[in-house]
Amino acid sequence: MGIVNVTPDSFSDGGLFLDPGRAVEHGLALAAAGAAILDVGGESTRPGSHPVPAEEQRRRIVPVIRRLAAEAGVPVSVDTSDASVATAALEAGATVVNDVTAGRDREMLALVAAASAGYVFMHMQGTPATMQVDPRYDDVVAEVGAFLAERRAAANEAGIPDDDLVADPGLGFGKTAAHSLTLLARLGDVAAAAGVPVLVGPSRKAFLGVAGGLAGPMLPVDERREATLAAVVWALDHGASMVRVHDVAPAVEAVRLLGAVAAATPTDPDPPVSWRPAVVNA
Ligand code: PMM
Repeated sequence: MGIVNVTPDSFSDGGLFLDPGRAVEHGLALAAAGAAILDVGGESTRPGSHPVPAEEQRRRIVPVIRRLAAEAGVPVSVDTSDASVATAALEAGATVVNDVTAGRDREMLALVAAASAGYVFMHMQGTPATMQVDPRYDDVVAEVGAFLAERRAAANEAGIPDDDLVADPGLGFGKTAAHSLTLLARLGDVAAAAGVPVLVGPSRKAFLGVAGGLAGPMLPVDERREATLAAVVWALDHGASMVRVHDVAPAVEAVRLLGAVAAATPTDPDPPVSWRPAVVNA
């Protein structure tokens, strides 16, 4: 999943693609680099950010989605937790809703069901404004897993079948670096609890900056490319079916290499779903 942030303030690429023409150009480049799906968002959810009014989100993303849906040759998802923005995006040609709140907008599940759209639902503790202020869990894997299982059931109840669902543990959303690393370390347990394919979004996030150890120095955001790729490879080999990234080309290389290794492993009778990318295309 390639990221197209049409925002002035996303943490790593804010302002780069606020102009619709540049956003479209960027999305087309990500598709050409091998993205299986493009995720277009008009609201930053970085720590400390505040909600963007729905009208402004629509103004930013609808023209971009319309063109990418027509020209990119891959499905387009909309990164929003607002039902009215999701509706406008689906009308403009998006076929997937990526909801970082997993349905806090009470109209969201019903509208996704009515549109027969795909639905990515993510775990977040708190809200972006305050989520990184002292997040706490007794057992982060059990709590995130139970939340995803509950939201899957709610989505099913609302009429969204499992085939249209993707669960996301929400790396960095109300989580310390240790929480995010634990979720990656035990991704298989998270996926088993969720019961549907899993997406992870490690790209350029702060928890990657602790590669020197949890007490080590923070890597600046523009120096997290290699750690992002390491997290992508780990995730795909430990239960993820999809990764959400800014830099698509290296992730595609990683997917291809994992596929080649899998193909050269005659003793593996049941290769993980992670070696068959693009679940949303299915
Ligand atoms: N991360 C961000 C935004 N949207 N959606 C999902 N499903 N998972 C994520 O991890 C996620 C997301 C924040 O990253 P960005 O500001 O660079 O897009």
